[in-house]
Formats: sequence, structure tokens, C-alpha cells
Amino acid sequence: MENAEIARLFRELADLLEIEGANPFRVRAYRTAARTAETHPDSLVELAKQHPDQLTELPGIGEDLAAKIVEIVATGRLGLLEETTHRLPKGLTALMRLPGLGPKRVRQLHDQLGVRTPRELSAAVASGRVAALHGFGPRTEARLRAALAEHREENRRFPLSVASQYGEALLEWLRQVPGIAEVEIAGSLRRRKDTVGDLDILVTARAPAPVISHFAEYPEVEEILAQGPTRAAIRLRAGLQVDLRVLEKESFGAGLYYFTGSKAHNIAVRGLARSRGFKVNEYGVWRGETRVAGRSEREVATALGLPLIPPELREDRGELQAALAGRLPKLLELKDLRGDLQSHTTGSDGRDTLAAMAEAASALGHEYLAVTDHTPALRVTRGLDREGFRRQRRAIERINAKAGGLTLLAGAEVDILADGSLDLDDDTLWGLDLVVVSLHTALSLPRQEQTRRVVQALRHPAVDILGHPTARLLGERAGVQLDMDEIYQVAADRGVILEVNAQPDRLDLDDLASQAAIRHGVRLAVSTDAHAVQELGFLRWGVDQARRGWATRENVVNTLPLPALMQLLHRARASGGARKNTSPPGGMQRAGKPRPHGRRTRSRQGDSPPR
Ligand code: DGT
Ligand code: CA
Ligand code: CA
Ligand code: ZN
Repeated sequence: MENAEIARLFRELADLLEIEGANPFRVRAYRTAARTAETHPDSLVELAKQHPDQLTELPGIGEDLAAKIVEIVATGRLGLLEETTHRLPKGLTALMRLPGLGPKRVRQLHDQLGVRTPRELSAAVASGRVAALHGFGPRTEARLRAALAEHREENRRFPLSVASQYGEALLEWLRQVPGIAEVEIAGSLRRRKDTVGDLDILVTARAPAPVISHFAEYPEVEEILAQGPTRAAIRLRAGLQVDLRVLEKESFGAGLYYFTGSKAHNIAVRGLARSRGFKVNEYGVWRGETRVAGRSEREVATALGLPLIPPELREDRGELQAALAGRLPKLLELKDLRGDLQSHTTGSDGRDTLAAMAEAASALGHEYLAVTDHTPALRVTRGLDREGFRRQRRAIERINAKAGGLTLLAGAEVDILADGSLDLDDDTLWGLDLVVVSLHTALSLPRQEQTRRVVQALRHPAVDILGHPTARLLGERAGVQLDMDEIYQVAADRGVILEVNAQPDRLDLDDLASQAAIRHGVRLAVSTDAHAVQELGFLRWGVDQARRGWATRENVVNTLPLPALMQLLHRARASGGARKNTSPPGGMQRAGKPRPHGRRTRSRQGDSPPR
């Protein structure tokens, strides 16, 4: 049982209880528990089995929830969820995911029209019964029609982090088969794509039959979709589909290459092979009837005169040309990162204290951690105001004075207000080591207006980083409407860094946007946006997407040692101030040499004469 599966059960329960109109605090408690389970770095099953008493030390987990985790681990089920699905059909939770449908409306659709699933909703929309419901009307109906077309359950995709958990657990399961040798996940998951449609597992074994039957007996199988002598397909209870293929040893590399894809990359490789007199398929590289390669991916690539292209790049976005020219980028690696440039504490909506975050970042070997709590405009969370940031800076300095390796940077994640101004006074902004600005509200502005708003924020010379630039949430909402080319241009001009937010449900910028930003000369920061100590481990998800965006170490600022990073931020701010800017005259510029890190006091507005 994976942490993601535990999370799924809690989330489903929360959705159903919310539809039933249960106490909102109770609903929220299950959602928090889901998030805790999902982001916990180690197996909750192990914890629940070995140290059940320690479960209550997890964020948001009290006695009751700890008991429920133990129950899930022991029985694979959650009794309360089953009782609830007795009263309310499970399909309702899928309805909750449709934009425009909250718990009240889902309840209404269920009670008044008997709608229980997206399919039934489609039928009800088509017959005009939905538009006739009180409070629905033609506009809602049109939105639902579009959403239903787009969000058909069968083409639902899973965030990479979730698919990975299910995949890893399945690999463990398959490794138990005697005589099994290679076990790999291919497909989009191996390419580290941000979302995954289905899992493609490849194995080699002494005999295929025991592998196939063991696979079909996986405890989380909901349905066996296909079962043959060397392949099978299942659907897990979570809805994720898994294809399994047992390959011959001689063709494992060719099969791995083929089923890793992408399809577009494969087509390009086949074209190249043909031009060199070879044929390539999932069984090998062939010259006539003779297999000249197939055992390993490297053997396949070498036969074709290619270096081994990292799976993340196999999208037919120029990787073949780069490989042939000997110009494949040396991609960013997790170990290149020296610190993290966005995190939250109990100062705003984080779950852990400044000291706990510092300790955890230090344990990860970070050289620095920027603490970037929210500002007041974001009313759903508590934010820090001017005085709050001042107090936090003092606390940071106390910790920095003690700490060994790690330096905390005093930062903020400042809300970009609807008119493009920032939710913090200039004085306070200049007093910070690092200013991240982000969109959290007014996300549906039209493209032109949204672009103008963000550009104005980026032109504020105290701004260092644009956080989660499009504000998308995987599976929940698309990004805002923005003219990204203009954003890249302005960011490059002003030396503003664009964030690759590593929260598994954000991954924002995504791969294509990262690649485009780099092409425009923009620097990236891979940041976790951690809201708890466990989330500091999210960096790897950001690294995956940056790699898919062709990022090298040089493109990413948090690969720099702290002094070099501070120098870079300082230069960017100084040159930002020297350009034409939208802020009031008389302030903003800073000249002079960079100060030593961690103790920087920025000149206040008006302190330094304008150049
Ligand atoms: P997904 O599952 O939608 O996230 O994306 P993939 O890339 O995992 O796609 P999937 O599962 O349909 O197929 C796995 C790989 O198998 C795919 O990346 C490339 C290969 N493949 C599948 N169908 C074809 C095909 O018709 N032609 C070629 N050349 N390759 C294919
Ligand atoms: Ca797949
Ligand atoms: Ca597949
Ligand atoms: Zn944010």
C-alpha cells in the first residue's frame, strides 16, 4: 500500500463528507491527512506497522486519524469510507473535480436528478434537465458541457509523483517473482513527464507465465483488462492503468527504448535509422534479417551512431539533431542544487517553525534556504506584514548566528495584486534578501490584462523571482492566460528569475516553458515552495521538469554557492533600478559592492541618491 493510496482514501472520504454537508473542520482534517500522507517521504505502512505511536507526530494527524491509518494498513480498507459510500455513490467525487461544481451543486444534482457519475451528468446535460435546475442556468450548463468533454474519466492523467508511487510499489511486487531479472518502468513516467496516462512496465524473466499471474494477483487490482502469454494490462483501484510486457533478454534494450517513447521521438529515430540502412523496432536494430543490437539501450544507440539521449529529452524537440551534432546539453542534476529559494513557515501557512525548517534543510545538506512567507493580501492564509517580516528577520539572524552550514535568507512571497502592484511596502521589500512575487488571486483576468499585471510586478526593481509563474494546479486548473514570450522578454531584460516550482501538483514552469525561458536568456530557480519539513524533499520533481526543459546547471541559480548567488541577485536588482521603472522616482537604486550574505540590509527608499 502506497502513501498515495492512503491519501486517496482520505481525500475521497473528505469529498463525500463535504457533499453530505458534514462539519467543515472534519472535512478539512481528512484533506490535511491526505496531504500529509501524500507528501510523507517514507512509507507510512512501515511506520504504522513498526511505530504506530509515532503516527500522531505527523502534521495534522491526531489519535483518530492515526487509528484510521493503522486500519487502512492492516485491512487495505477504510470502514468509514465504505459506510459513507453506502449512503452516497463513489462517482460523486469525480463530479466534484469538474470546474464549477462544488459540494452543494453535486448534492443538488444527486438529490434532484439522480446524477451519480460524470456519464450520467452528460446525459442530464444533453436532455436539458441540468439547465432547468434552480441556480444552474445556461451558462453553467455550457461550462459543464465543455468540462465534461475535456475531463472524460477515461482520459484522466495522474501527476508524476502519484504515478511514481504506484509504479514503485508495483516494481517491488514484481521483484518477488522467482527468476525475474530486469524490471523497469518505461513510457512517460521514465521520461518524467509531468502527468502520466498509464504505466508501462517491462521485465525479463526465466519464464513469463509466473510473472503474468503474479501481476494479475496484485492486491490493488480493480480489473484485469487483458492477459496473454507475455503481456497483461490491469486497472488499479485508483484508476491507473498498467501495461506489463515480458521481453526476451536479447531485445530488452530495444523494447525499453521503444516503450519509453515518446512516439514522436521513436518516429524520428526510425527515420534516421532508415537513412543509415537499418530498421528499428521493439525487438532490435536490424540490418536485413540480422539483429545488430537490442540487448541494452546503449547498444541500440551506438548501433545507430548516437549517444544515449536522456529519456527526459526524448520528445522530438531537437534532441536528435543535438545528439548528431554532439551538442546534447549536460542536464541539471539534483546534486547540483545547493539550496532552496522558496519555503513557508508557521509565520504564514507553513506547518513547521523557522527553526525546524532550518534544521531539515541543513540535514539535506543545503547551503541556504530562503524563507518566503506570504504577505497579508492572501486572506485564506495568515500572511506577515511589515512588522512580521521585521520580527522574522531578527529570528533568522539569531538562527544564522548559531547555525553551522546553513544560511537562512530572509525573503517573502509577495502577492501580486490585481493591478500589478505588490502587497508589501518598498521599505520592507528592500529590507529582504530575496523577493519572490506570485499570483494567487484574480487568476481569470483576460490575457492582455494579466500580462500587463505580471509585467508591472516584474518591473519593480526589488523583485528577484516570479514564483509558480502560471499558477496552474495539475488536475485542477490550467494556468492563467499570459503572453509568455513577453514575460520571458521582460524577465531577461530585468534579470528576474523564473521559478520551476517543484510542488508535485504545480510543476510550474513546465518543461516547454522552461525550455522557452532558457532560450530567451532567462535564469531559472528550482524551488520546493515547502510548507512543511517533508516538502523540502520535493526538489527532485522540479529537477525532472527542468531537465525536460533542457536546463543545465548554468541555467539554474540555486546551483550557485551563496556568495555568487547573492552577487547575482544584487546585480539584477541594481540594474533593474537603473532601467526605466514604474515605481516612484527618488528611490530604488542601490550601488556599491555586494554585501556578505545573510546580513544584507538593503538601502531604504531615499537613502541612496538616484543615478
Ligand atoms: P502516457 O501513457 O499517455 O502518459 O504516454 P506514453 O508516452 O507512456 O505513451 P503510451 O503508454 O501510449 O506508450 C508507451 C510508449 O510506447 C510510447 O511513449 C511510445 C511507444 N509507442 C506506443 N505506441 C506507439 C506507436 O504507435 N508508434 C511508436 N513509434 N511508438 C509507440
Ligand atoms: Ca504510458
Ligand atoms: Ca501504455
Ligand atoms: Zn505561492
